[in-house]
Amino acid sequence: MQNNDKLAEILFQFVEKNDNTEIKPLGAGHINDSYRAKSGDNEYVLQRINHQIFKDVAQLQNNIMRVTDHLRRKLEEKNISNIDRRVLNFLPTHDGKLYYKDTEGNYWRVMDFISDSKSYEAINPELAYRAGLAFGDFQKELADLPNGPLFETIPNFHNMEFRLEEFKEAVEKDAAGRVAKVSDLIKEIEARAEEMTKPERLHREGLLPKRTNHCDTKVNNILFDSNDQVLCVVDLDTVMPGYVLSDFGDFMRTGANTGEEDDTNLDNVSIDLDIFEGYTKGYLENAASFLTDVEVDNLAFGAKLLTYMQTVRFLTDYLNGDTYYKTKHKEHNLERTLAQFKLLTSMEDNFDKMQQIVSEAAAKN
Ligand code: GN1
Ligand code: MG
Repeated sequence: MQNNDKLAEILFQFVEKNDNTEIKPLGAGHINDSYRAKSGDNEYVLQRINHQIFKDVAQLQNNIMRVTDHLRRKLEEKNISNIDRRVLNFLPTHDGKLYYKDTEGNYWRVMDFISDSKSYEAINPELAYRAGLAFGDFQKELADLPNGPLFETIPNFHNMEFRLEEFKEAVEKDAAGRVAKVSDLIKEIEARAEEMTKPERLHREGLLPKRTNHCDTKVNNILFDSNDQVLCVVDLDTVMPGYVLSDFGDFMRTGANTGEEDDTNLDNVSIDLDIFEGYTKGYLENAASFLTDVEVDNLAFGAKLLTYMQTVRFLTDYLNGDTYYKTKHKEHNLERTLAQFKLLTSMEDNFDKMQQIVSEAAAKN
């Protein structure tokens, strides 16, 4: 975290200098640093982009501009009012760049803050239905994005084969001396590796397409207004080609968990089938028209996969000595791993019901 004068100086690369400027930390992201900045009559989000993770910031920002420009055009075509609340608006620097690199080598960007909006860490089935509509719409609107596929801001981001390679390396290196402590968990992960790499095989066989996906459809990446209507989808860093089952699955991993992502009381953690059903209905209402049968058949699997993937990613980071995710204390990544693994077993126990919910919703669209 940086001191306020420095932050204000960075903000003024994008907006006019104003003596009445106040900047405070914002949000709960694990990767970037976000701040809410009030400057005169305006409010902004100032973000430090984690360039250890997003290695090509110019391409990243270029993706985001392509996506937001396209979504804005779609909203204009539909004559939607208050478009500035329905899609993120990024500000260029005074010399017209989409990001600013400070003297310490950090990368920054600024977007308008959407006032009177909120995000949820936990929701109910009706809000899940609205979130499903929103993410379905997001994929639908981006299906005709011109000028070819987006840049992969993190290569192999949701590629389970790749994530398992990273995991195996971490086990072999045992950089933090933690392998012995988690040997049972390692076996659980290995036992599911074959099942969980199915999408990559389907893709190679030409049976599972890549589409423009959000790739971080956490429940808290949807903004709602004060009447709980969806305003827009946020956190566009990872919008890139991927399997739709990823986006479906990552929402369920976060939104349909009765506990927290890092819950230390594992009794709190399980799959909430009512939320699962709400989201599925909303999502398929907007997405069924463009999905193939293979994609629909693998949505429920996507929930298991993304929960498994997150288990593997948290455990890999734990084994590497906590080098990727921000952590609040020494065992945080292990607590996250255990909570995600508990959610995975709950999904496994309820998988038939999840499949049934998807087929029933698909039959109606
Ligand atoms: C990270 O920090 P946030 O919420 O944007 C991560 C996601 C993980 C998530 C786990 C770039 O997202 O992939 O699913 O943490 N983003 C990146 O909560 O790795
Ligand atoms: Mg993110």
